[in-house]
Amino acid sequence: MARKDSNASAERPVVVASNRLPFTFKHTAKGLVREPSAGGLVSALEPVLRKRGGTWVGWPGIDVWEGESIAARGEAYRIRPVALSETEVQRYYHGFSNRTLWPLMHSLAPQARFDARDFVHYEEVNKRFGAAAAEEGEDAGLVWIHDYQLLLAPAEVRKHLPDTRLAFFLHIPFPPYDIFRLLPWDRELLRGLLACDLIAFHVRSYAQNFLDCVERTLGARVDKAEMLVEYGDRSTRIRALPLGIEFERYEALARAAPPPQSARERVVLGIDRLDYTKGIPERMLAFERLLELHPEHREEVILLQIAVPSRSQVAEYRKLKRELDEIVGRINGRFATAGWSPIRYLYRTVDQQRLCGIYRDADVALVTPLRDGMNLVAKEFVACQVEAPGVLVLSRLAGAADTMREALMVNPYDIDGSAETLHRALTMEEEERASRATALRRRERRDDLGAWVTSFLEEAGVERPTLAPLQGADFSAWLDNFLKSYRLALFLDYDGTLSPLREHPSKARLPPRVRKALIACAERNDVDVSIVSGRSLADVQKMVGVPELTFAGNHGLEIDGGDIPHFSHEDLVHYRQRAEALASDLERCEVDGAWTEHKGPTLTYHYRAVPENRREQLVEDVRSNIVLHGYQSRDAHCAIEARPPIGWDKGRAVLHILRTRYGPAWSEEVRVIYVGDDQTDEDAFRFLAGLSTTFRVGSADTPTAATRRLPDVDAVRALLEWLAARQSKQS
Ligand code: GDG
Repeated sequence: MARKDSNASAERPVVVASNRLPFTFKHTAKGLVREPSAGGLVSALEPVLRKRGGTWVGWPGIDVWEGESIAARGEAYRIRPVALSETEVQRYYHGFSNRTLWPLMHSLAPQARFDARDFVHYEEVNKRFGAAAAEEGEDAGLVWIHDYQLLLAPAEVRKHLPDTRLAFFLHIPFPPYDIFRLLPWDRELLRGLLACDLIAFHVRSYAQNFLDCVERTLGARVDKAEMLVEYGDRSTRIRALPLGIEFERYEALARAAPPPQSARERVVLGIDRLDYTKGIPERMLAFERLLELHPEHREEVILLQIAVPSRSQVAEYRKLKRELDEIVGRINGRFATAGWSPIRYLYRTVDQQRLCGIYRDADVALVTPLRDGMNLVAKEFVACQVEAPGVLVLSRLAGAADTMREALMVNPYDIDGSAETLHRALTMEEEERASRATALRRRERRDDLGAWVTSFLEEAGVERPTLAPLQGADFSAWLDNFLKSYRLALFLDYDGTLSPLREHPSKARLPPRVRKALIACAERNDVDVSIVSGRSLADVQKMVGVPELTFAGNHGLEIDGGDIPHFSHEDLVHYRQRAEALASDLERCEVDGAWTEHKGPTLTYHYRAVPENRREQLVEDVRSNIVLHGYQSRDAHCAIEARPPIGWDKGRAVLHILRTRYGPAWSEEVRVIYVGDDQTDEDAFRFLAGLSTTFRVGSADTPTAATRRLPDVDAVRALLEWLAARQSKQS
């Protein structure tokens, strides 16, 4: 049984962030006044927010200015509006959220539009949401972010609140890898989400798709059985938590609704936002087919379709509206008689009380989405079956189909099949209808919205997940196929890769077990080990203390050891004097514990000891000094590297070693693995992309061109031990 974490205490405030605030707003003389909106999620989360305190962060849907107060009417929790400009509404909301993500996440790729300018605004707005949630969440036990409009917000919250419990719920499907990877920004979005401790989806297949995507796109380590992801130094729990409805409220509303006006026709009901994912045209075509195949239903049955206007700013939705008008006209024209029209089509909302009466009195609910995260209409229909039970016909492509097994399932693309199933629903005996409805109702009453909130909070409160330490099986899965019986050229950075980072480089000694593993690798006759470091050549040779290896010091400007000739970049001679001049200028910046490491042609300015609030100015001065002296400055871990601008880096050094040692056709001779932990290693990762397997060690927050990530030095040691011990056909 997983343990609870006191940090995520059930008593501490909660911050909820969703695209829209759960209110509608009006400007008045007293400031903004809000009216609660009727959504189910609000009623479920409000009691939690009232009890624990906290904030709801979201876009009010109208123009507000930052800081404008919202009349609070004595609420126990705060409202934090995030203002959006007109351009942001267009690009973040109508654009990236609704024209790119919405269709793609529903596996309707041809409808998706990709526009880099939309993504820029999506990123920007997500940062704003994340920063607002973080500001509100300083004392929070949980920051809970909702839905596809805010996939990047978790990373921003994490930047400000490294230790706060952070969870996400996706209300729509998560598509398979082959669909998700169509997105030019797939890596960014996955990384944004992986800042969470918990990511929950409606059903297991979405969770599995997500695991598949992070494994294949980011090279994250995934435990499919436990549903955990390890990405860099962070782990995330992935769960399927199917959303429920306020069952008893719907049931009560159905009981209280006025009796039906006339029982003349039997009703097949469709209720949706007017959205192309909902399969409304397909439903109408299935109904038309029913009338063709089973003419006995003519003049006896109608299809009542309520379509709530939605996203009419987006062209695809306007097109769908026109298409539906056309289909309704055609079918009604074809079958209508003096006293009967087959389709009654309402393009508007109806109030909830009335809606529940309509649910109750319908004979069949025909719920036919082409893809749907969950679909609450199916559940609400079931809750409202308080009298003669109606039949639920449900698309197998809705998340709801995972649990609502007693519904009659259809494939919405199969018009004939849907028509036959509809016929079966309309002719089903009462006994069978009652059995199915009873089972469905029992489950939905038990797994209602309150139960969902409770399980979400429980999962979010479980102690931070940890995966078992990396072991042979993981490395085998990643590398066996890659290495086969090839010779291995193994490149390793030193600081932060082989040795944990310390406050002073002289203290970053090589742990004995790492040295042992290095020696064991080097002793194999099918492995060549090279150490590639920013330290001076002599320094890194001394720190590693295994002389038979090849060493590249000063970011590869000097190379020595192994069976290749000593190398020193030919342009270095021009820089010795300049390095001295730069060094004496940097001395002036050696305040508050900062110091400069002299490494011959390169220098490193270390500011780890400098208090955080003094760093910014110092770092700026150092960078401009470096540039003034004609050097290049590069950021490293609490340090700035000054390097001669001679177009040489760790990537080129690795290539030099490979070509010198194995010849120009090296890629046919050897397999290359490179392991590094910092920005300067990215040059090697980029150089070697597609030609090697590369590992970035450490934080999940930095983007990387590496194939995979390893959490820490211990994982590097485990990799070395595995490489040393592995069975090779050649050895
Ligand atoms: C997303 C996911 C997931 C509809 N017409 C009227 C009306 N409604 C209400 C229904 C229901 C809601 O709208 C629709 O919910 P769905 O779940 O069917 O669909 P989406 O809006 O697409 O929601 C979906 C959901 O998020 C939750 O996670 O299930 O898969 O796409 O509650 O009752 N309500 C009123 N009048 C109407 O005319 N009052």
